[in-house]
Amino acid sequence: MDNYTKRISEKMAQHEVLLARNNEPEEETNGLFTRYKQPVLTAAHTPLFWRYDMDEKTNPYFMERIGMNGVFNAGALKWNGKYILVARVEGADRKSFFAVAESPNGIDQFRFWDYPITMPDTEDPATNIYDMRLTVHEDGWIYGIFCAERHDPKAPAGDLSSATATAGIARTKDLNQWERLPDLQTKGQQRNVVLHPEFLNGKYALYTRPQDGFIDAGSGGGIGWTLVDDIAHAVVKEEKIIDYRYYHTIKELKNGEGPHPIKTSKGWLHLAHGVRGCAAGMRYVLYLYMTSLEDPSKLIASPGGYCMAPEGEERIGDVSNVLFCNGWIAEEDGKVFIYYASSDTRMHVATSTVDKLVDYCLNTPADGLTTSASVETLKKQIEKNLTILRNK
Ligand code: M1P
Repeated sequence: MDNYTKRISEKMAQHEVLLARNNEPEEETNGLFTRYKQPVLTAAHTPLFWRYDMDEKTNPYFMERIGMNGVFNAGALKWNGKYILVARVEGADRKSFFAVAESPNGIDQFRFWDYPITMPDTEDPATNIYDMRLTVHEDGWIYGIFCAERHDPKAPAGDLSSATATAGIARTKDLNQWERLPDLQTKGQQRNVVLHPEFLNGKYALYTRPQDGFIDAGSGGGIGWTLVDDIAHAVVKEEKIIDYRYYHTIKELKNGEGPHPIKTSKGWLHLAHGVRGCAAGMRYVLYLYMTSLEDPSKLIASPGGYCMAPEGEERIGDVSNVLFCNGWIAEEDGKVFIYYASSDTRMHVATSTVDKLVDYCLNTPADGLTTSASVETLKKQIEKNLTILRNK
């Protein structure tokens, strides 16, 4: 074996150690979910043959030619017995693209498929696409809805930062060949748009996130809901807010639907992100809520505060202090795999059960919106517990 081939083999052997690494649950748990110790996908998990030109003639120094910056914000799906993540992979050139990774068990050994997804463009090609929500719809297609970002055509000359966010829509039967449908038509901008898995009165239902600007949700009041006649020409005609933002809460600045909700016997179980501003910038945390089975747009449970916030190394990354989740998998036995990203850099997994998540939603006190209300809520629990403890 020549030296160059030896170098490739050594590098591949090191990479294999990372891909084959076992993941262990963390011991500390809050009773609601269990985090796992290792990230499930990082930039380092991307195939070496994506990054290195392995031809000695054109890459004599064996250096990375196409760098990968991060792997995060993945949609998730159990498919053909495999745990599938459709990850947002961000290259060193700041362009995001989608790539499928699969694992036999949902907690480790995620491996990317050889090629990233070739997502067809619309007539107005986007500059960047990211954050796919996957929905196996009852119409028989697997849908991917994602953010399609373009430079704002109305930006003043010299302003190269203003952008627009639109919901891109595509569908597939095999996660390989994708049919691109026209982007969602709306008055303002949209990100975090998610397709509900069932028809509502014969219509497609979308969770939306109306926003005035590319970053600012502005007058968009929170997570919205709209019914669409034809997903192949999706137009938002009427939109109602189903989960509002409030002053001095974890979702004061903005919020956004995570993956599509899980159907449970007690209602639709939703996972979302909430954003608040602080001196360090924006802080993204995850929260849960529930809506009615009969009317998925009707809020029935809104536990106060976050269920998951950045911890340890999760706090640091390209965009620090961010947890974001757009993928989870509910097994038939009730186990739930929550795939969340930290700080726009890497993917993690935590596990829970439908029963625990629903119990959390139905029995966690709501946010009373003031210090006084929070203290009263806390006092009630203290009083109850002290009575129990004194009688032991
Ligand atoms: O950087 C944090 C997140 O910011 C955006 O989310 P939202 O529109 O809710 O603010 C998205 O760019 C998301 O990809 C990113 O993780």
